[in-house]
Amino acid sequence: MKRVISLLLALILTVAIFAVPVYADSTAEQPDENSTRYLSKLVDYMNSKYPGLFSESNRSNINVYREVYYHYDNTDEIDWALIQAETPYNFYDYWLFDIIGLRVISDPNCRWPFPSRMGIYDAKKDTFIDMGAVDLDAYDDLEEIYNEKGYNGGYGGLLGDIDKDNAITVADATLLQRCLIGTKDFPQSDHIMYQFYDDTIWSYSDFNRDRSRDILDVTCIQRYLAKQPYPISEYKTHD
Ligand SMILES: [Ca+2]
Ligand SMILES: [Ca+2]
Repeated sequence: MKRVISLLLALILTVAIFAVPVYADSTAEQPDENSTRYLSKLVDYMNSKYPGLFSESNRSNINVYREVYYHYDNTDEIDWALIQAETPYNFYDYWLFDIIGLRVISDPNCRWPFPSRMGIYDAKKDTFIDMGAVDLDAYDDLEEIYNEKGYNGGYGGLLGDIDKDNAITVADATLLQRCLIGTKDFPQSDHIMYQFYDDTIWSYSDFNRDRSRDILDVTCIQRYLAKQPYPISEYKTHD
């Protein structure tokens, strides 16, 4: 009997040990849809740049605010949060073209506070950074999360997402193959709306960014799906 009890105790202990999360960034820890944990901080940040222009109570000057994701460090503290925020204010005079993670940002109307429409709150540095200026390697999981959750109502399409379901799957590789052999037409939506120079990429199916859509892109999508490395060519942005 004693042996049974000690076995049970050992089992309970083992389950307890494995139940303690190392990183608490599970789906159960997602922010509520209307969470505004960092809104006051963002208002302070924006007012430090343009005093008096933004206020938390007057939401008409912050017309989009959404806390998309909280990332927890191994002490269970939030170390960064992915935030979507837009105001009506356009303080930039260029058409933004950039590729962040796997998302193509092409926008003639960059607005405050984030030209790429999303940014992070870095809790350790207590500051906000536009996604286009973030060093993705410096933030554990950020690129993966942004690829997954960075879509914004028709904005920020994914490279390799040929069927436009906001995910890169084997169906995209198959569809691209069919388009390349001519049994399907390339969808109109494959075209990236704007290019500054001839050497910018021009289609979402150009997964390896070499300005050509061909069988290499199919291979690269398959390698990406298998979590294998694949070569990416250089591309130019507006600058
Ligand atoms: Ca897809
Ligand atoms: Ca290509």
